[in-house]
Amino acid sequence: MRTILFAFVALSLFAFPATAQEAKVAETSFKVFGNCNMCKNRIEKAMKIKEVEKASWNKQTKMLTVSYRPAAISVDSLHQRLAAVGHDTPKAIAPDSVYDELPGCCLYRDNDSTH
Ligand SMILES: [Cu+2]
Repeated sequence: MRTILFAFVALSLFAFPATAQEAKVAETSFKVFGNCNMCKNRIEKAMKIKEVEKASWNKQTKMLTVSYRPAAISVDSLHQRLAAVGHDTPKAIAPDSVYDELPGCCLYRDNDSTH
């Protein structure tokens, strides 16, 4: 019994730094193009993954603030995920096929004459 207890204590001491590393959260903000509350839901839903602690998109400023675990996911991957659901970012452009499927109120590229 003593041995088991010792082993447990030794193991938790060993494992603790790794756990602390994984729990480390960083915050980043970047622009995500969108229009309305549907966009807000879509953007924030795309960030509902275990690597992200919290995400909040501001409809007025178009800025997304994300608390994420840098050990688990890169900022580029966050951008890719947003583009995949139809939202352009400064680092990732949504495929036209996905963008074209968005509801009319969400078509934020309207003022762009190339579209
Ligand atoms: Cu929208």
